[in-house]
Amino acid sequence: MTNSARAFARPLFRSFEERLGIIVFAAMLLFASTHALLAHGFKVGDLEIGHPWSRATPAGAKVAAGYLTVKNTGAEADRLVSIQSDVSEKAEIHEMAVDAKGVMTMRQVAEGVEIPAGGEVALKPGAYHIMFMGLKAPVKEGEKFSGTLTFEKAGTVTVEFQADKMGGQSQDHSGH
Ligand SMILES: [Cu+2]
Repeated sequence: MTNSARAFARPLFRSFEERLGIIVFAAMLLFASTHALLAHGFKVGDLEIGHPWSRATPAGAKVAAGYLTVKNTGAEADRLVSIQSDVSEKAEIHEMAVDAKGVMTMRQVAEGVEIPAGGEVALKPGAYHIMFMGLKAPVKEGEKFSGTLTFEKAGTVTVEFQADKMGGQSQDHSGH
């Protein structure tokens, strides 16, 4: 390589690195915006419903779980009383708890879940959750399905549950 060629090659290499840097930065921005999309939310009255999500189910499964957060920005407590979705025959509110013998149990919460004034309640794995029972079809990863939540005071709101992979913990738990 001649001196003049080398002198030409060096700045070219630097600009290639710069370009690579821009590509990496662009990829990060893309990831950040995808992440923002995943952290989806819904509103009804004083309630903010954050990131409803579910998990893909194995073929033939009859149940799927649903998770979300509910933030109450109002001055009065409200209550999540029921859920309805086209993906299943019915949906119940459940609670996972450890009984006196240290065994994990699941019970239906017939009275619903109270959302305290100014508070936030998370329906999440190992705690309160929605149980879609009598699934009409398996839930597939990446799919969305709608569900209608009914609150005692705020009324009803239809939200979209995003299906994570089987056994997934979801992309975002923070809720908004
Ligand atoms: Cu359950």
